[in-house]
Amino acid sequence: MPLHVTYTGGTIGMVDSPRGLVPGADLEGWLTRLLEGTDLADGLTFSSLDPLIDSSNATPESWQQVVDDVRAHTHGPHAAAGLVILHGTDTMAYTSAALSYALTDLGRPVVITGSQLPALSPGSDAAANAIGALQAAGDPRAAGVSLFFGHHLLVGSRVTKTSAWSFEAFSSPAHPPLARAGAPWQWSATPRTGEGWQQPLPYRRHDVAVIDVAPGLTTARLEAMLTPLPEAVILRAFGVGNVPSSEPGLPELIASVTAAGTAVVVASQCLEARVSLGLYETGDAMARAGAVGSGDMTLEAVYAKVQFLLSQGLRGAELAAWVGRPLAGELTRG
Ligand code: ASN
Repeated sequence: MPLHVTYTGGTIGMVDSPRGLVPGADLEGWLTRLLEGTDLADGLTFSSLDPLIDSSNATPESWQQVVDDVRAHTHGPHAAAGLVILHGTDTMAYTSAALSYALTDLGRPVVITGSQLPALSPGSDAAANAIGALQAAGDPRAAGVSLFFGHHLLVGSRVTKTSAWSFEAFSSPAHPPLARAGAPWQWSATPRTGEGWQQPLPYRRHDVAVIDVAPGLTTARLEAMLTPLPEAVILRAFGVGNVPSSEPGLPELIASVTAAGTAVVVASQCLEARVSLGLYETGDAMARAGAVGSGDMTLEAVYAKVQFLLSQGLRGAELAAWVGRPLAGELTRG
């Protein structure tokens, strides 16, 4: 089963520098030594993106670089049956959601992973994560985009980074793991469903504002944060999508934003939530202003989805309507 590895950067391949960790290790050499003599080495190919980055520097254009590299290695006589993306953990969940939307037609596993400690550091989690990701990428049950980290294979459009230090850095709050590594691996039968997207246009960087609501937020501050008007807004609200609706002028401000053609998506600050704007008056005020809720999507999934839909040329109410339609298993319908 020929596999391909795309190396994008991240702690996994970092080395010390006077200014902190930076990419610089010979990761291909490390992987070759790690896999020597195993089945995983058979037919394995490797590419590195240029430049290698700390994933905190990733943009939607970086997501597209990964999409292009994946597509380049799934055509022709040496086409890979599965792919592994080595990536930094900081924005891995954004990239895995972004890949999920852009690769719905790929029909083979794409598994993203990385590590909390550099591969060359004693006690690093890099080897276990890379090997687990390669094992998943060689298994047709993992078809689609997923994330392997700390013994768990998670749906790529459902993940969020919940720890900056633990070897179990990622959670999937609204969807069970696809598999748990072990002897043998335990696979779950929960399907991921989505409408898919044929021949997507490439990701471009769009102006999307992500704004956290906090007690005491004034309408004037919110208006200043929305000036000039972005192409779309993700408002991270309380609980099931509630905002300070009695703040004078706040619902009217949101209504003027949607009327101007900027989609407003209300998400939740809770790790486990299903946004439901009609449940309280404080959320209903947003629905009346033309905003839509993000359902049970993670912030990463909503943000990447909005960037994806903007890249497909959608705007305003049309874009807002697509937010509620599952594309790649990121959202529970209804
Ligand atoms: N800053 C690193 C990155 O996201 C963190 C990591 O990979 N553990 O590239």
